[in-house]
Amino acid sequence: MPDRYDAVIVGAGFSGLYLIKRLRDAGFSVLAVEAAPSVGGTWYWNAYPGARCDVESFDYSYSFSKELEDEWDWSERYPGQPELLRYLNHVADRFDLRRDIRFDTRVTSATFDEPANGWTVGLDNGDTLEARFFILAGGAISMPNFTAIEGRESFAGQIYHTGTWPHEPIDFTGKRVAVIGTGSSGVQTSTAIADKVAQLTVFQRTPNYTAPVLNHPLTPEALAEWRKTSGERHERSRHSRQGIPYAFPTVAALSVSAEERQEAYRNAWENSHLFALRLTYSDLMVDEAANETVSEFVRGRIRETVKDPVTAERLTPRSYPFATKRPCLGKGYYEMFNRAHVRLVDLRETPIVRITPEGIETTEGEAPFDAIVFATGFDALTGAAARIAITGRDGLTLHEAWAGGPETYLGLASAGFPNLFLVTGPGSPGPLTAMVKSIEQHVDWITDCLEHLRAQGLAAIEAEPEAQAKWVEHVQQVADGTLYPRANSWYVGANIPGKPRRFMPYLGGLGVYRAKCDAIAAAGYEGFVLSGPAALPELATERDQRGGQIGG
Ligand code: NA7
Repeated sequence: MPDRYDAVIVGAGFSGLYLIKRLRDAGFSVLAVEAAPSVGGTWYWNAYPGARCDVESFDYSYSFSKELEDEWDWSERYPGQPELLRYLNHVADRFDLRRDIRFDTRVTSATFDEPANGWTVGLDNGDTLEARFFILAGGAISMPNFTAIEGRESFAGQIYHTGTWPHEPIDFTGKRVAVIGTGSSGVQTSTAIADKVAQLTVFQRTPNYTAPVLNHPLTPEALAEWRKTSGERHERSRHSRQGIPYAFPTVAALSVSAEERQEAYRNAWENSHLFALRLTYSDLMVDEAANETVSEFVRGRIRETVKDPVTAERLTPRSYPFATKRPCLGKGYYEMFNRAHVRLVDLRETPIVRITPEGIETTEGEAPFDAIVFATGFDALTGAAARIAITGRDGLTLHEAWAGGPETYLGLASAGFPNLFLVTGPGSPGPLTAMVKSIEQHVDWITDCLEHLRAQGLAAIEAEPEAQAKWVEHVQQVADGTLYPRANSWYVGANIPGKPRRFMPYLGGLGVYRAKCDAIAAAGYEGFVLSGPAALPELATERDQRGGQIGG
């Protein structure tokens, strides 16, 4: 007999851990299936040199437990990957979550069993689980895009992808290293290893806008102040656009003088957090001319920092407005290109032809390397779900349902897939916010929903196709009112060859979105079909038979 749970969760990162906690506290039996040997999700896999969150520690930690907050001392303004991983391990231990996680195991399939109103979940070790609810919490930016470049297999040196970094130390001292990609991961890796390597060559396809990261240790006073005010800070963030406690501006960039703008940008640049420049004026993401003023400000910083004018120009983003791709925070990124052993290869001028046993061949010739780092990003938002063979009602596969782009209701559910939930799925604001706030909102909503179904004696919930179609259209309309769709970003899937182009995150803001989700729940889950009663044997009874053991 397969093991049976109320809910099977994919992943034990920020989302999976909080799901286990909430659902278990609510009396549901849960099992999280995690491919890694430990907890952490994104922060387990992205162990590359210099990996650091671009959202401040205070806004990138759970807010559900004051005790947790009081006992955990963040050491820096921006948390590094090792500290985030320690934090998530601490959370797993503190709330005794590991006993409901199956590690080193991947979910390979999930099939909805219509008469039973539940899911049969297949694992890569051949085991099968049964669950009333199947929850995809495998991360929005978690499926590595390991770009297929001819000859990769032939390379005699080491090859890494930032998103699947080995956990043993890698020593780049004295090595000739190539980094392909200049998103956040590429910027962080390059700047972290630049001091050690003999030669660093950065292969850039599209220049980015990188602001300086102003990281610093957190003093005991700062931590004390944070603990005193965190309740209010979290609450402000929960109702904000981006899950951070900073107010959205009301003044338009073009309504003030050029001098005033310049001063505001300079101030944001020098006191930067990731969102600081974007939050300088209200119209930056909706008005091209307004955005051009901030884009040009950043270009000016590149020109004044990079000594060689040709390299400076190659590093200068011109093909898309500022912040329509996620900007980067970097420590001495542009300065790095002034160093004699650091070289920039502009792939727009000299594309890669192939990888050879010795190195990388571009149209200008071959360069030898000891190691190649792929910082080529992720199949974001849909990649983690796509690797699982998901079959819903009437044999409909998720692959078929999303062939033209992901179709969801609220980014939480998809029509044809009853009792399946997505955490920070496409159509939700997650990736455009401080993720943990969005994760908490989704997990709380899902838990409330499961409690509601149980209280009403209902067995299934499914998005209505009409409500879903309206939501998809709404997500698109909101995006189309902004400059965001202009960039070839992972927000639109442009980084993955063949992926349908669709703006995936919801840009209406976390606060607005939260209110919509709450109103929908309060109205009896408007836009969802709720049905029952349960055909599966009573799960609580099952649990009782196991001697009160929750989760197996
Ligand atoms: P990103 O931001 O998607 O960056 C990936 C980079 O890799 C980007 O510069 C890409 O260029 C480049 N890339 C992708 N495919 C190729 C190929 N085939 N050849 C050359 N260069 C390529 O991923 P990150 O891991 O840096 O960051 C992901 C998110 O994590 C980030 O947004 C933060 O939210 C945290 P492109 O711009 O597509 O031309």
